[in-house]
Amino acid sequence: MHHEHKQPFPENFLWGSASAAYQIEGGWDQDGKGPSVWDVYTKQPGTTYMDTNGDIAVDHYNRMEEDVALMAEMGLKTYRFSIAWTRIYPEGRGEVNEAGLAFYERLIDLLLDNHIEPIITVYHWDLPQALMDEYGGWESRKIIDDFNDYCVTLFQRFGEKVKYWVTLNEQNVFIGLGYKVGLHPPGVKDEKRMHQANHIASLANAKAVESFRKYVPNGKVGPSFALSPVYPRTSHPEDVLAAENAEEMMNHWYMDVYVHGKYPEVIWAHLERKGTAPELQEGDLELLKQGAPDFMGINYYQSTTVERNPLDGVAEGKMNTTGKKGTSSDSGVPGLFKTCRNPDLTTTNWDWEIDPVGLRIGMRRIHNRYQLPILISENGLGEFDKLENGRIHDDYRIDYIASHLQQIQEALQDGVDVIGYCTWSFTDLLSWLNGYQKRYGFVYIDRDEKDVRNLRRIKKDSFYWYQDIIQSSGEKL
Ligand code: BGP
Repeated sequence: MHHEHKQPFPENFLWGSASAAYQIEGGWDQDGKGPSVWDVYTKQPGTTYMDTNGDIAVDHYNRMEEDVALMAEMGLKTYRFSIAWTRIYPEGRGEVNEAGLAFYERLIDLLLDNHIEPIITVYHWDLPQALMDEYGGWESRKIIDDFNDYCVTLFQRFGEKVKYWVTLNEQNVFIGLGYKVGLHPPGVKDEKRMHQANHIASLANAKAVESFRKYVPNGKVGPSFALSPVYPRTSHPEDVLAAENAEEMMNHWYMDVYVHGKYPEVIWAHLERKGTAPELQEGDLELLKQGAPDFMGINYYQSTTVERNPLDGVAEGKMNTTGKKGTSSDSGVPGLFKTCRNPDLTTTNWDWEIDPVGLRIGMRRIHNRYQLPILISENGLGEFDKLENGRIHDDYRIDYIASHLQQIQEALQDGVDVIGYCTWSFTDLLSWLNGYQKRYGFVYIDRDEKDVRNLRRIKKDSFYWYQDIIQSSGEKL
């Protein structure tokens, strides 16, 4: 189904770009900021690509005016950024650090002056280390109140100026990589603990949404979920069943809780049999139901293809964090599914499958199951870029973003309510595990893993292209 007359993008469509505090700011201990778990974790040798960390990152904390000027020049309609909890509460709670609030207030005011709608992410993974030390972060119910207090501080300070808010960025990723795969802090591999931490994060999310209704009654709030729609490798019924299992476990396990305050039954039963289901306390389900969002934020990079997996089958896989094609391997859940290469898709140098149609499929599934507006809160291509005579010809990035925007347009035609699209990312930045060489930005940053150089900002070809797309409201796609 391809439409001859393209549906125009809505007039108030939020054409945007996104970032996260730890990946751009630097200034890791400036103006009273406390250490986050990422400040500590990245200092342990071997945890990240070439032991990179965000101490300096791309120094956005000290170059914020220059970066916003570039956004204004591009004509961005929205900019999604995250607030570092440890700038606001250096110890996670207690005394508020006014200098931290002041920094984000300056950023917000500057964005508004330039007619750029700010979207705040309150949590993009940089948990205060103090709370990890004191009670194990997301593994303790104590975090529910601390997270809520932090959020209320932000709601009170910025609720009048900022309409769109994202609570947790990719709960499925920071919990999965933190407690099952063991590659993000706290580097644990324990499924029982993972499901418990995940449940507590969902409760914290719901409580923050409940407060949001009180403090920002005219605002809109939602999570940013890392969506990867699942396909079966073949039409063999066992593979189709595997795909259903994966879809329930990877996607609805989280989104059903956000929207309906309940866990999908098939996966719940599976976890009960394994003895890894989360422990529910009285009042939990009632609280979860208070967390219903206004929109579903979707971070989309790739689809997932799976096949059947026997009980003694594949579990742990390998991630490619070097950019050497073909160095990742499949993973799975024995008895439920295992991932496999999709022969119809090409991959990036980090083995991520490029699948614009998958975005349309995912959006339609969400639309059908949850009937919520969708904000694409991240989408983009991480690749090596080459600086040649002061220019970066990133036509591959333009192709990637254009093809995904075309699928959004198709989804609009299908009847999906899409309110905006944020690319990942505006400037190049630190990739959590992949260093600085995996670049995503419209704006090149002159630095690499070993040498911070001058951090000069250089507009890539994609900068001018996206500027044109925004100006034409997508007509030029
Ligand atoms: C998402 C995160 C972002 C960003 C992006 C790209 O999961 O929300 O913070 O890092 O993925 O991922 P990577 O840096 O691993 O290429």
